[in-house]
Amino acid sequence: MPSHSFISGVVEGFYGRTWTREQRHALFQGLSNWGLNTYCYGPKDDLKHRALWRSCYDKSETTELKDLVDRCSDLDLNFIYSLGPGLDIQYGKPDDLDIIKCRFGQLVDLGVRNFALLFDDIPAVMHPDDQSQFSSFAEGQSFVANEIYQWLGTDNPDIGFLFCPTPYCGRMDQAGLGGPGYLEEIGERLHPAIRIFWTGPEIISQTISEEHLSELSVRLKRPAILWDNLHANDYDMQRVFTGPYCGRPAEPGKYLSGILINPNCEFEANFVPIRTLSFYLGESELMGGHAARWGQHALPSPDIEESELRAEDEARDPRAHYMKAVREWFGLFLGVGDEWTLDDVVFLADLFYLPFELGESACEFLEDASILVHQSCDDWGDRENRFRKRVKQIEAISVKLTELKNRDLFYAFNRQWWDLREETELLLKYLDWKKNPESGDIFSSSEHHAGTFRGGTLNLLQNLLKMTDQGTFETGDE
Ligand code: GDL
Repeated sequence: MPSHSFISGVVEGFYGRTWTREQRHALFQGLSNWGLNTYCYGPKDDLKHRALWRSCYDKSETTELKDLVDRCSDLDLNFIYSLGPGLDIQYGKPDDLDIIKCRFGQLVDLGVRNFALLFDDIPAVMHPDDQSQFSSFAEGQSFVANEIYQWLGTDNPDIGFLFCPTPYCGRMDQAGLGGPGYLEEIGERLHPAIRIFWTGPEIISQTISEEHLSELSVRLKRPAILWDNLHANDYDMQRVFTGPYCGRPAEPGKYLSGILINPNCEFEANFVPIRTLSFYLGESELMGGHAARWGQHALPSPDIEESELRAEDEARDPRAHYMKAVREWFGLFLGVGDEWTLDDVVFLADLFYLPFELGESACEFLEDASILVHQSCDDWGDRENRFRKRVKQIEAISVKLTELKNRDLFYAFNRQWWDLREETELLLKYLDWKKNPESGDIFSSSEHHAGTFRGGTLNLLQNLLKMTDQGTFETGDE
């Protein structure tokens, strides 16, 4: 990986079940088809990535990794192998450095040339022995990273090396995580060719401005590489994010040396996030003529006007990128029963979309629901019909999901969809009750019972402190 190249693609860096071999192969094919160039291996719950980082890989594990490394190499993708030793490493202990070398050595033997050391989400205190050897976290971590990079071969242009700092976003930096002057110190101490990860002002950053990145690059003495958690859902598994890649500067190459997105744990939910990343990076033109495929699935060509596509391309706006990606994704919704419509897939993806934003049809649906619930039946107008139609569509999609041939695509949404269906059916019952004044004073539903509906510890806890739109909390009795 040449040190000056812009790297783009995916980091498998979330907490949760690791992707399978088949999913990773499909990912690599997608990255390659779409002009993205990098996959970074770093699943937090792979025991040997973090908790058991000191144990070597056994034969079956090296065989699995070799398969991934070879596949990336066949497709001309950078494979980055990352290790997270920060939970209990002693930065100054030669044995610990040897263990990292031993692990990376195993990967070198498999053909890996790009490595990363990740020090995110680790205890805030160094081992007492380290405290007497290093004046700061930054010094200890830079020492380890430089040593390992040197051992791999600083003068070897093939070797790429990346580093994830302990404060890896603006909020952590402001809170002083890692100690005073941490970022400046690693900027100073880390070998200049080592790339540094950053997630933006927040762990999940709604927007990342050019100004933010430009200031950061001065402090780090290099452009950062974005570890983008916009579509990560490991922190709230009731959600999945299927919206467009957006909220990033128009010229990513100016203050960044790359962008890797760390997306949904459910691999199949990541088509639109990754595809729109490729559109955002402007790679689409470079990819003219490539089939829009995700792994093995060939796509039927959706019925769209060429001129419409061109207009969307030119618009360079996330919604246009989204619509274009969803049309491609639509081709993967193949079931054994009723056919999916494009509107089904747009509606599904709109309902999940992004952490800070819903898609157009979801906004409309939610607004309708809110007006129907809160306003008098006389003011409902067309909204009731529109809402009822959407609820019918949700029911129909429930069935179509269960009939999908790609079972993982079904499982990616099934849980959340089930809840959505329960809630929207309840709303329909409520509307019926509201319209019929003779149906009693208190609304209840024969199919929604205390205990089985919205039950469980988590729900009960969530009800104790209600969150406002501004992010503050209220107790019910205030
Ligand atoms: C994090 C973790 C990441 C996790 C993400 C979203 C980084 C560098 N580390 O803080 O593993 O998936 O948040 O929850 O982002």
